[in-house]
Amino acid sequence: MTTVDKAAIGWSIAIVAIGVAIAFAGAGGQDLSVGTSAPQAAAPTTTTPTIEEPEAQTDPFADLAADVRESAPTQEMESEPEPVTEPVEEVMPEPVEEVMPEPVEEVMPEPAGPQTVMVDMPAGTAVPGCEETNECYIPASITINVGDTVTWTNSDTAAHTVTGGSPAEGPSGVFDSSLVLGGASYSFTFEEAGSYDYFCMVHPWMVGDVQVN
Ligand SMILES: [Cu+2]
Repeated sequence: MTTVDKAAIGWSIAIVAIGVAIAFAGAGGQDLSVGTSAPQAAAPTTTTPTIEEPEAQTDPFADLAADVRESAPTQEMESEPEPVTEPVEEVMPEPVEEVMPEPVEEVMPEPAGPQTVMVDMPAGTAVPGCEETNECYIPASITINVGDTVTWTNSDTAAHTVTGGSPAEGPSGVFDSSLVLGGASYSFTFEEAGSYDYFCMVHPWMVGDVQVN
């Protein structure tokens, strides 16, 4: 600023001196009137130096701009490596394994335990005739499973037997009730599969059979 002020003062002095010189040269005797007007006319010229003042003031800004330009490239150099960074591998989310509900094992209804099958020895079988309709044992033929039990009930007044075998071949020895009195019963559990014939040792016309699966 001080340099600018000095320059402005210097210019003003020079212009005033020139104006005075012109006034004296042109007007001659009218020195005062022209002398006073000369500075006014010269005043606009004084603005010329003032316009130049900003030029001097731009220097500091130019220096700053230069500094900025110098510093700018360094920042760019520093920022350039950033894009070069290796692309981050996208971490694929691991697919969530669907937890399949364990199939519930269907509990098959277990076949009922050993069964007991009833066979009746009806009244009147002590005399022949029931064999004609195969009703000396009712039912005369049954089918059961291994482990099942057959219970023969004597509904007759006479005693009968349930004897494994046949009238022709005799007792097999597998099972024999011996005499079953009227109202009594006999039970036998079959533990082996097979076909079992049986008969009444007292009344050989009485026959029946048990199929064991
Ligand atoms: Cu009998």
